[in-house]
Order: sequence, then structure tokens, then C-alpha cells
Amino acid sequence: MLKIAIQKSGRLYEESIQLLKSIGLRVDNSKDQLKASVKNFPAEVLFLRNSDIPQYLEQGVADMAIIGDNVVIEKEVDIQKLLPLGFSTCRLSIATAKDFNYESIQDLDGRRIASSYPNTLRQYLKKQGIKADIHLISGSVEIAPNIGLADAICDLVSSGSTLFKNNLIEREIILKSEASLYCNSTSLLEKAELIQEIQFRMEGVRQADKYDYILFNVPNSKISEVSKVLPGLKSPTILPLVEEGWSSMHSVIQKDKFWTLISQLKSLGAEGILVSPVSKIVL
Ligand code: PRT
Repeated sequence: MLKIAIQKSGRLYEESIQLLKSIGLRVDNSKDQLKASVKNFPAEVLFLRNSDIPQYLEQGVADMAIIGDNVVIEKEVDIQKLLPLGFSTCRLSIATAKDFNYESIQDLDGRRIASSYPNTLRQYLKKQGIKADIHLISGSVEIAPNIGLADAICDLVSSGSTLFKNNLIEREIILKSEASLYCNSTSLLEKAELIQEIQFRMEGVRQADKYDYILFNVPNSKISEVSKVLPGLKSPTILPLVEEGWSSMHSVIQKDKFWTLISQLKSLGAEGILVSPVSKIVL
């Protein structure tokens, strides 16, 4: 039985449970549950506090977990990252009040910095050769400079609107983070097959997020030119149309290249372009 930990409630919950469902796990979850069985896979899902998961994973209470890289680094635990998952992206940054005369990190030497990430901050300051007083706060870190509690803060930033609302400016990014799949090394040995299966399925879903499926009609005379701009995973599929001299081409395209590619295809004579999302890809 594989024990997979995810956040009980909070920013990571929705996407974590969605991901487990999209890799085919039928999680029997309902509100306020601490544990849920999986009907079609030898696993159970543990719903825990995000900040507690790294220790639980290290101690073997859970075998695998979906957690933010930031908490793993802060808790200084010995666990292994298997796969970045691309959601809950954020950065851990140092910010000061707008009117703080800041030119470089040296300006924080001897100053006080409020943070919920003392270990990560301490490591960063040490590398920079800065001695600062780290003031540990567990929440609402952003108000610290405004109430005279600290000269700067070190906190997570995603859109930047919290900093903006509190008249703060981001000065240094000390860490970039996203939700990732982790496991502990004992489980990786003892439950290798199950862990690899979960990782393999998640890779399939992650790959699919990057691609769209495309099909369109094209004159036969343009097939070789079109094939050059449309490589697909190997090469495009070509099927003849009933109408003489025309074919249907099918392929997958990278989402971030979509608009450039569509203009190229149109200029090469492609017609009736259909694009649809891909739910899984196994390369
Ligand atoms: O209680 P529990 O331990 O389960 O939860 P938690 O307090 O650790 O979790 P939660 O749900 O707030 O955050 C979970 C994880 O989401 C974090 O550990 C990060 O990996 C990730 N994440 C991504 C964020 C943010 N973005 C984020 N913006 N976590 C917190 N914030 C906060 C930040 O602290 C600040 O207060 O949002 C504010 C800034 O947001 P912007 O958009 O205004 O910049």
C-alpha cells in the first residue's frame, strides 16, 4: 500500500487532488477526511498540513507527497524530488518599504528581516556575507515594515499584489518554487514499482499539458513544406481526403508555439484547422 500525502486544504489542495484523479486514481475523498482510500490502485491518500508533510515524508509516515519546493528547502529534510509539477509557482523574495534606500543586499547588513522562512533566509544571507537579525513571524509577514517590526521581509510572492498593497518593493529573489512530487529514499527502495507507476502517469499528464492536437486539410503539393514546420512527436500523420489532390494532416504541437505555427500553416494553404487539448501523452 502506497501512502500519498497531499495538502488538506489550501493553495495546493485543488490541483493536487485533480492531478491524482487525472492519473486515473479513484480517490474516495469527502470533506474533513484525514485519509482516503483509492479504489483502483493499492494506495491511500493522506490529507495533511502542507508545512507538516516534509517531516512526515522523511519519517516514512507517507511514501510520496505533493508539496511546494519552498517548504522542503525550509524544513531541510532528506527526501527526493521526483518530478516538478508546474503549479503553485511562486518565489521567496526579500522586500523592503518603497522609501528604504536600497541598492544591494549589503544595505540589509545589521538590519532586521521578518520571515516565516528563517532557515532558507539564513542560508542565503550567509552566502552573501550579510549579518542580519531574522525575526520569525508565522503569518502576515508583509505588515512588519509598516508597524516598525522589521526593516525588510522575506516572504513568498506570486502575483506581487500583496507587496504592492503594503507599499513594499521586491528587492531580491532568493528561491523559485513550484509544487513537486517527492518521495523518501526508503519507500523508493521498498515500493519502487508503485512509486515509478505514479511518477510515470504524472509525467504523461505533465507532457500533455504542453501540447495540443491539431488536424487540418492541405493540398498534396504543400505536404512536404507543411511537414517541415510541423514535426509532431515523430512526424505528422497524413490521410487522403475523398477530394482528389487534398490530404488531412494530424499532429501534436507545443502550446507555446501555437500562434506562430497557425500563421505559417495558413500561409502554406492549410484549411479547416481543428485544435483540441491532449489529456495524456506517453513518449
Ligand atoms: O496550513 P498549511 O501548512 O497546510 O498551509 P500553508 O500555510 O503552508 O499553505 P498555503 O495554502 O498558504 O500555501 C501552500 C503553498 O502554496 C506554499 O508553501 C507555496 O508552495 C505555494 N504558494 C504559491 C504560495 C503562494 N503562491 C503565495 N502567494 N503560498 C503563499 N502565498 C502567499 C504569500 O505568503 C503572501 O502572503 O500569498 C501572498 C502573496 O501573494 P501575491 O499573489 O499577492 O504575491
